[in-house]
Amino acid sequence: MAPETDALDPDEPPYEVRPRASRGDDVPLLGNDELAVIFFEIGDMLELQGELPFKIGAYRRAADSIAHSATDVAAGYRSGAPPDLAGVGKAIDEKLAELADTGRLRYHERLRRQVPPSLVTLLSVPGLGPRTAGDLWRALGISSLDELEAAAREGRLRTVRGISERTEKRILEGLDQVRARPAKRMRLGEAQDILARMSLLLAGAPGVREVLAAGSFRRRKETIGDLDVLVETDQPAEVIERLHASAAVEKVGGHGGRGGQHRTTVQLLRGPQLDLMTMPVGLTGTYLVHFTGSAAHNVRLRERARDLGWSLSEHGFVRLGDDGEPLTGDAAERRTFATETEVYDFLGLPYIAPELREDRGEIEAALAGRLPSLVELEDLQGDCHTHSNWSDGSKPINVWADAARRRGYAYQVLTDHSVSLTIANGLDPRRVEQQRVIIAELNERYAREEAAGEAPEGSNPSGFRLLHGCEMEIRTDGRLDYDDALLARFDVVVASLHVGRKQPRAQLMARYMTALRSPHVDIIAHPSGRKIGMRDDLDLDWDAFYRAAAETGTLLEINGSDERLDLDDRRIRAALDAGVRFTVDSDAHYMNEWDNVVWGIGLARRGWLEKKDVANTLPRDAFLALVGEKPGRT
Ligand code: DGT
Ligand code: CA
Ligand code: CA
Ligand code: ZN
Repeated sequence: MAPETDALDPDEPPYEVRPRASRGDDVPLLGNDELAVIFFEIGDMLELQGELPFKIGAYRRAADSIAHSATDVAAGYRSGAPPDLAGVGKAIDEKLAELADTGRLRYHERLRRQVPPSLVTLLSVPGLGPRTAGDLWRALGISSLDELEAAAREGRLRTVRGISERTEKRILEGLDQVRARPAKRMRLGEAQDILARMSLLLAGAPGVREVLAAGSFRRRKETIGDLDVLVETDQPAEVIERLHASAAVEKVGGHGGRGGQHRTTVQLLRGPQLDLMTMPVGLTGTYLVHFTGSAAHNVRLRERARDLGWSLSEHGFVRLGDDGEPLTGDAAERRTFATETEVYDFLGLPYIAPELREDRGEIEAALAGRLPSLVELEDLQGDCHTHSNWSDGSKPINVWADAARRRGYAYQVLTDHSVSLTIANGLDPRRVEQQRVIIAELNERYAREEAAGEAPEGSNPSGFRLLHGCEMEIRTDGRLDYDDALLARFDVVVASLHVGRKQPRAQLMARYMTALRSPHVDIIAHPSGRKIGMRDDLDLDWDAFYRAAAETGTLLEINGSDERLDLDDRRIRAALDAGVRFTVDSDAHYMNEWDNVVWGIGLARRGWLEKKDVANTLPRDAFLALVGEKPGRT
């Protein structure tokens, strides 16, 4: 717990009277992600100002709680029933109330005036922390990347106390990395939050029939550049006006600066660029195919159209003349469609799912009638990777299990961390045994309730059981974290590797091989170990890894956390070709992370997986039989 947050801001007047001028229903409610960004930013700005660590930490912890809250925080405050959030004391509670009431926070705005907003960009430089950045700003007035670079090149940074020549060199290297970095892309969850809010806004414009997300988000690409939104309406001007008037929009006209009667690009406040296209009523299929892309897939569709004597654009098919040019005027023959299925059908193709539209063989497969019948979210019968507060998860075991049951799962595998991962409060053998007792008691209750016909609404028809698993650490020396006798007592063993990630390939492979060959290890979690944009993949001999997984019958996880998405889509396909089977898991630590499986299923589909390729689509008995008897064990 924080040393009380009440006294965080002694220099700040107590909010006896909150500003109420603009309070009420006309003030847009901020989403949890937006609230979290504000509190993270406060933490950064306080750190740049050289504030005390406990105060900075309090804001960051609050931001983290808000970001992971399963309920809508601002709505709770506005309705007078604020959620109970870990790390939120009186000072932050009052700030949340102000944000819920007014959509603004005067404290945040004041900080922004004190700390130049551009200063925060310095924090993007690897090797330059907030403390140093703050020192540089106070001593040399540096508040932008350009100023930082100039001063570093002139050797002026080292004139600041505590900054050595070596630090200066490291900062210059960091600057090179920042400059070489491609523009920041969003995580799927961030894109979804923003899309949900913007869709709600746009759906309120007069004349709107439907609002649809297209582009890379619809294809479930692992990161999202900009948002693409289609609106079916007979009043396009109203839609565009409503967007432009929104408080969420920072600037009209994005990098491309496109505009017009039917499309617009806007820069969202503290957010990405959004491309909006309106479409006339009844033309959804035509537009959706075009704006879902990918660009490479669209090129292939246009070629196919041309072969059939048509030109294809966002406006539909137009018949080509003898000269190979689209016919114009009275002779023009145009074909548009209400559904995507009709568009593909016109091209002589079966419907191709958005996740496949990358020109990675889907057109050829479609022509040959060999498109996979893709796995779907509804196929999942259980989740094989979840954490309770016994290790680093947020809630007690029974809270997780009850929630899994209400989701309609037939099973949940509880996989708290193992003993050597002390940073995550890994379980020693004694605590493993205690967990087993609790799980058995829970399952007895479930069985009793099911027998009495008292299972909650929405429960799986086959009933629900909590399975005892663990996320067992593969130690740096290659040994497994629990001995065989203990491992044999789990229902499911998930193995993973969080430490010693920089070891040479041979050593990493040896560690994984030990796990793959263990008769007790059923699943390898997040095999590549990457965190998108933050942490690279492990250096593995991937083909050998897939082969060994297939031979030993070890399942490979598709981790649905949008920070991981691991295995990635190309690796899934390669592993599939090698004969591997998979699981799709949430790796949930917080209640709102159950839905990570949505991204996991999107990824599995991008890897061309069918239901039969994903082991946790099996009913409970079949799943238990599969993990109970490792087919290729050696
Ligand atoms: P992103 O935004 O980088 O994550 O990826 P996408 O696929 O969403 O790309 P984006 O936003 O540029 O375009 C969305 C889709 O719209 C794209 O997949 C194909 C289609 N599209 C629309 N206009 C154009 C265009 O002028 N050029 C290209 N290449 N594609 C376009
Ligand atoms: Ca896009
Ligand atoms: Ca776009
Ligand atoms: Zn985990």
